[in-house]
Amino acid sequence: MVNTKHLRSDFLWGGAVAAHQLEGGWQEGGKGVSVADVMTAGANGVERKITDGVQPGLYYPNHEGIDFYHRYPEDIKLFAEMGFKCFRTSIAWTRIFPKGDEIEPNEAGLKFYDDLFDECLKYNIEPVITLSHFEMPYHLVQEYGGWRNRKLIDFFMNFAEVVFKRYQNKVKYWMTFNEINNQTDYDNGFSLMTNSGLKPQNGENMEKTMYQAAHYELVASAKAVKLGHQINPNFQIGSMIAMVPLYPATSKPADVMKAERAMQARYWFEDVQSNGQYPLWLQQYQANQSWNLDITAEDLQILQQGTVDYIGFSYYMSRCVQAHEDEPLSYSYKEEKDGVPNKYVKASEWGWQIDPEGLRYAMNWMADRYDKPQFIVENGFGAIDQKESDSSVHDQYRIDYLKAHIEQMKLAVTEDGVDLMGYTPWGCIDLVSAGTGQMSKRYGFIYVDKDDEGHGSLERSKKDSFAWYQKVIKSNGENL
Ligand code: BGP
Repeated sequence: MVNTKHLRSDFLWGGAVAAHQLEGGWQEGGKGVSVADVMTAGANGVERKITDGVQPGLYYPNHEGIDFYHRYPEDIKLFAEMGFKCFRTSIAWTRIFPKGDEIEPNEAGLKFYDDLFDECLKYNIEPVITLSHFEMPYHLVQEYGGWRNRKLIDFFMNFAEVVFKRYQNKVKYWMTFNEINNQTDYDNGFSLMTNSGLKPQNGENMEKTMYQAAHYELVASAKAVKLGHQINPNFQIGSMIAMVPLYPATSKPADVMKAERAMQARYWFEDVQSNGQYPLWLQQYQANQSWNLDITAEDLQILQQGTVDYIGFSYYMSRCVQAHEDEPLSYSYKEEKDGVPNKYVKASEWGWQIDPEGLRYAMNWMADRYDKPQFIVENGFGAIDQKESDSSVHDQYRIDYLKAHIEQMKLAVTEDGVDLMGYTPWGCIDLVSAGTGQMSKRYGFIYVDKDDEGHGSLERSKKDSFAWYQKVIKSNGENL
């Protein structure tokens, strides 16, 4: 039964972050080195680099983050002041299993999240927890080759079981892998490392490796869903995908087919997580390659048994694709990569096309395809903010972006009947950007005094968007 007049009365308004982008304390409480700890900051057009272990003399922004590890009581208090009903973060796998392959968990790490969740619950803020958000133990990359190795399923399950049991009375909402579908871009070393701990090896067919690694992750995800429900039947365990709708540049049939293929190549992950099976085109494609992937009958059964309770997704932008003459259609992410600008929408300084209607379109597309509730667990506007001498930040551009997206999200609910659980804008407090490793690409309602070289007092201050979002939450989205 749909109630299409308003957002749910228990709508989960909040904000989202990920452990490695804000906690810092990278060697405290017995924490091990994660893949995020070996990533430098990019600067002046130079991309951030993944180094071979932590190397002296280089700057690794995630090592300190914004020192949330020590300052979280102050930050959670500010979230409570904004009226957050929930707070999405992740558990750093390396705090619980520093290397990833231990049998016994690290008690100091478990205690940290006990305290963090208690602090949230003190204000009636529900923790929404991602198990793996771009931060797997680096040891698993070096020793086992990351997710190309089936053993990772057991290591992940050990981690999932420990945290599900430990926090079963504190956390109800979970997600397995953050933006699991980003690795479909198997030419991109950053996505491969953050999603699956994959370093391309000489002569390796990375497309094949991606499909293998993704399969193991999907099996691990399904197993975790199943186990979580056994531990606490009230758990709500979701998938998490990067939702970037792909439009044909024109109505030319070849462009339309290309956009369809690009959507298939990006969203088959959700087909598996929501529908419990590989889509036909992908079964056919993999068979045609004669790759002999390690996909067992038992795996396929697990995928069916561990479908998710809801679809968590990020939404920042849409993209446009255009077919090239005489170039056959491929079955890969390459269809999306050679995208063309959409002349009907503007883009951010980082070229991310701003398309609020695309959010409504995407929500409808998913509602038609998957019979699941949805949860917008990331959305936001990365921008360079100007802090004034009185510590104020006038970020009207951020308010405009969020307002336009909330309007479209509401239409998807009130006009189109999409079942939406909540909305947690990304980087509710400024943090280290995942893509650039810089602080200057900011998303927060709360400004953090720190620059791209790591200098600053780490002092927190409210931006204009803070009071605006407080008002939005208070009115359950009626007063924008
Ligand atoms: C998503 C990630 C986040 C986050 C966000 C913004 O892909 O899930 O971790 O960082 O994008 O990206 P960026 O930090 O590169 O601006």
